Amino acid sequence: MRKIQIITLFPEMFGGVLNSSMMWKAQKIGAVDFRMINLRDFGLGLRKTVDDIIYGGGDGMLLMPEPLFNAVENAKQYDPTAKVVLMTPRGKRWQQATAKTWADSDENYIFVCARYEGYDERVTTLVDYQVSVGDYVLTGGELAAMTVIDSVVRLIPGVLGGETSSEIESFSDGETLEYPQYTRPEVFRGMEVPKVLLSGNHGEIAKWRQDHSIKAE
Ligand code: 6GU
Repeated sequence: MRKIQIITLFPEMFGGVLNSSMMWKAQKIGAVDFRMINLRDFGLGLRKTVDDIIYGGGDGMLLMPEPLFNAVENAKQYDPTAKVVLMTPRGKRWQQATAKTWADSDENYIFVCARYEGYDERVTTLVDYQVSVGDYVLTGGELAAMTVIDSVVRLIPGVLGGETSSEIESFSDGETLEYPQYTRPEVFRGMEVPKVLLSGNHGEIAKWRQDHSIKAE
């Protein structure tokens, strides 16, 4: 069973995503186990403070190192060899090929969701990977972490049903994305399903799909 821990100030954001659809199925079949860690629990003092002003000036607040260090150390006690993943717009751009590599590995992960104003740089000494999901800024790392987790967990062997591994492979090269697909009815509001797809000729169908595959970029 793969273990995924998530350090966040907003654990409630994850409920809908982790308890629906494929992520729910992945837990049900014992492929993955999620553990939420509320960073607030590691806040300092009576007010459970997690952030403070920025040395040198600047708008907003930064996550202080101590609550984050203590939260990561708590996660490591539960899972000593887990890799620490810092979600940050400054990280390496997430890719399907990396999702496949992580899914096929035996690594467990501790995701650290930072707020967009940022974190004390000393936090990076704890971190194995820094990941971004794209060139835009989100309010926090939570949506990005959910994106990365979904893309990895669905590829863990046994989670995705129905598809053959070779089919999964063909969508993992980062280039061939998809061909147009149709279901019933054959004619909908005057729009017909391409005849070749009804032909039963597997060679012709494969060629049509190849010809109509969308390439990224
Ligand atoms: Cl990982 N975090 C935030 N806050 N914004 C992002 C991101 C991560 N990736 C793209 N934008």
